[in-house]
Amino acid sequence: MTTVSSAAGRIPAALSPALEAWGWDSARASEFASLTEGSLWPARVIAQHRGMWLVVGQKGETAATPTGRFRHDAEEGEMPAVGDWVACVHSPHDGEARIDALLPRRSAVRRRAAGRRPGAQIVGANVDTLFVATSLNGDLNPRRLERYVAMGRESGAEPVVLLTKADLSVDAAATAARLEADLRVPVVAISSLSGVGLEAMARWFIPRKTLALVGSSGVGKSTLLNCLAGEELWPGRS
Ligand SMILES: Nc1nc2c(ncn2[C@@H]2O[C@H](COP(=O)(O)OP(=O)(O)OP(=O)(O)O)[C@@H](O)[C@H]2O)c(=O)[nH]1
Ligand SMILES: [Mg+2]
Repeated sequence: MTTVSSAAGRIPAALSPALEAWGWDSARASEFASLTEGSLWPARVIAQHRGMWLVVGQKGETAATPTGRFRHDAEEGEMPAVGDWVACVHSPHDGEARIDALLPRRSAVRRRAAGRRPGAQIVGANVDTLFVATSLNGDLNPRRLERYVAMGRESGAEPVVLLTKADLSVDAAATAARLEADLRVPVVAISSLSGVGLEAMARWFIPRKTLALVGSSGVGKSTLLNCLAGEELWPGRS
């Protein structure tokens, strides 16, 4: 059985409930086992800021930076992104966490910015379901929606369209049905205000699956996440 080092001793990585809650599974455990370095420990990247990565491992969250070797070897698109599973090591110099290796990505959501090469920026790795939110309040743009859905398909994640602010539309259900036929992906009309459609989203809320939410500014992403969480986790607009 695979074991990894930690301050708590040699813990079987395949059996770590802390990691499993973040999506760790037996396939990940064997990928990790193929890395020979004994002092490595597995973690998942949960945030990335300028030059700093936040990872969660068996012992909780910690800041981490890629090792010099990792940076040197990394090709474009291979720097750790949010959602990546990584192998970390504690630096012998300062004890800080260093990211030493990247486990294979099962999916990669890439930002498609005009004039930039594809693959330039990975906004989410190992995403199972990509919710694409667009608002029903009059400025529904089918082309933009198609681009988002294409981004989801190319990523390897399952795209699901959320038509937000259904409370502002008289024909939300009909629009959802039409778009579902056109785009051939699930489409759910929802409202964070009235609560309509939120229960229908539950079929994608599966333990250990990774969900991501994308959409233009103002479509109601923060409001939806706060509503689902039942508390103010994301700053909304005043
Ligand atoms: N009527 C209605 N308004 C909503 C709903 N959800 C959000 N809004 C409003 O839409 C506005 C934008 O919502 P946000 O949640 O901040 O949008 P966002 O997608 O997080 O925007 P960015 O953070 O800029 O990307 C706010 O004024 C919300 O109150 C809804 O279900 N119905
Ligand atoms: Mg927001």
